[in-house]
Amino acid sequence: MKIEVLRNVFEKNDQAAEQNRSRFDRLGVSCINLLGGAGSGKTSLLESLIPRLSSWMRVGVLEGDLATTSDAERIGALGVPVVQLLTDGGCHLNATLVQHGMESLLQSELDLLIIENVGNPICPANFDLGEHLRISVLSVCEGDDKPQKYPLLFKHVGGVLISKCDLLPHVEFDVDQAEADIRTLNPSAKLLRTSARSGAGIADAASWIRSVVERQPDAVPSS
Ligand SMILES: Nc1nc2c(ncn2[C@@H]2O[C@H](COP(=O)(O)OP(=O)(O)OP(=O)(O)O)[C@@H](O)[C@H]2O)c(=O)[nH]1
Ligand SMILES: [Mg+2]
Repeated sequence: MKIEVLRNVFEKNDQAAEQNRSRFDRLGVSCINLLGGAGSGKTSLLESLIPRLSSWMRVGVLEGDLATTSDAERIGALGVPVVQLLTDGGCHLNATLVQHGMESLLQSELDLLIIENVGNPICPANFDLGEHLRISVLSVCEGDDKPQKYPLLFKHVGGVLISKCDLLPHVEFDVDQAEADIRTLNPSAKLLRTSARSGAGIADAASWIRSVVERQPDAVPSS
């Protein structure tokens, strides 16, 4: 009985995700789903990346959290359109919530919609939101064993941003080992070492995201 309910949840989510993806394709909007543990540095990376990305393309953001609008306020301060999605305790975003949240953002004729998922290394990886690209964030504070312990966070993503690298002198985190473990799970993932604090790797990450967005096909003309 329980298994059946779970399957229905995934099926319903997958249908909504496909609708979202078709809508993005019709409008020529690329969509990124940004995943990572609580406090891994997702919003800080967006604060560093968005000013660069915004000079190339029109960016909007959906912020996913259990509570508060603080992340949306941080992104809004950058001058890009943002909507806060609150899950009221839910541990991940789902495609239906994204469908409602993106409605007003898509009025802004975006090129790129970035969804910051709820901070959680487990559940968000199970839910397709209709994105074209998934990016995971792993901070050096979390431990270099995390790729092995949370494989889903790394397996089906286009790239992994290793964050807070300015803290490497102060923590025990073997970046080479973490990267090798990610490579084992996902040989084609783009791996970038970054720090929102020092700015290291931010230009490379922004250029990579730009190149992925530019490879997306243009809007599909409506017949
Ligand atoms: N030293 C250092 N601290 C950072 C860096 N990036 C983020 N932080 C700090 O890490 C904490 C969490 O950063 P956020 O960007 O809010 O993390 P988040 O992943 O968006 O958090 P949630 O949305 O709550 O999951 C804050 O105290 C940041 O100042 C970094 O590159 N270096
Ligand atoms: Mg955040």
